[in-house]
Amino acid sequence: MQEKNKSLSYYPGHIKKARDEIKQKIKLVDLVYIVLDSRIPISSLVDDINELILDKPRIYIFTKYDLCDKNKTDNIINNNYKDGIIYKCDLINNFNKNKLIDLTYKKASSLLEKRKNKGIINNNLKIMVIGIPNCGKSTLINKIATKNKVKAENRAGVTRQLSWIKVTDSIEMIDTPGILWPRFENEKVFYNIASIGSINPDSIDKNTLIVKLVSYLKDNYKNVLEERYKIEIVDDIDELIERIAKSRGCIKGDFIDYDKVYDIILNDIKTGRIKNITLDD
Ligand SMILES: Nc1nc2c(ncn2[C@@H]2O[C@H](COP(=O)(O)OP(=O)(O)O)[C@@H](O)[C@H]2O)c(=O)[nH]1
Ligand SMILES: [Mg+2]
Repeated sequence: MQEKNKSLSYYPGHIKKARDEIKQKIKLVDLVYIVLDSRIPISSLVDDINELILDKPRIYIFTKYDLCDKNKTDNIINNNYKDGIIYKCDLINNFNKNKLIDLTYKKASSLLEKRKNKGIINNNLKIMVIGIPNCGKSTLINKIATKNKVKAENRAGVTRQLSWIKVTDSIEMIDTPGILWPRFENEKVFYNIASIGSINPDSIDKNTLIVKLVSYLKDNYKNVLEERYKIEIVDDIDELIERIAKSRGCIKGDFIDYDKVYDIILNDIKTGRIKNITLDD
């Protein structure tokens, strides 16, 4: 029981620091890119986003669209992001930078108009990029950048400093470290974020995480599991995990190396070797 409670909060000091810095810097920002992972289009929305970014104009950018179940994610987006400008993308193989820049200037048009009326004639935009860890913020900035690049890595906590980066002649961006929130009211949200690798799995109850994840995949994406692990799917979760372990050589003598098989499953999701899945409903 204690283990379970512990597993539902993950709020290291650097995340609190990042949130405080975002609150400080937001006043200087013209527009916010809210970056979401297409595999968890609801769970990856920062819980208190309105408090953080106030009434700044925003664009919702759904990354990793190549890895999601497109029908499901499209439905979820259509039902939940009706009012905002949305942009879905595969940042690695198929990113249309100009389309996003056009959308950005469209969203900023009233702001630029106001500026012009005050006699300030420039199209410069300051954009803050916000999202949970590992959702593609740094990659996004680098894909837009013609000038400076930022560091991107498939590991939580790589971006640590909040400073302005001039990415094109007229656009400056702030790359923020991934943020989470102090308490997760919804268990499903917590485990979804952990499933895609945005919470360090070593700091939570991995067994519970894997049981929930594999159960969900079995019920919703049986064929994906079948194909990836070349196993026959059974209803019993312990048995199913055991089959995955066997097919992946995670057996030590007579015992299953659970740590190893858990890491393999999480890594397969993180790296997109397991794809066409959406974990939100
Ligand atoms: N398949 C796929 N991978 C992506 C996409 N966007 C980012 N990634 C990968 O996700 C990982 C985390 O990206 P990063 O930009 O460092 O995330 P950040 O923590 O939000 O800055 C990297 O390995 C990227 O290559 C995408 O659209 N599709
Ligand atoms: Mg980053």
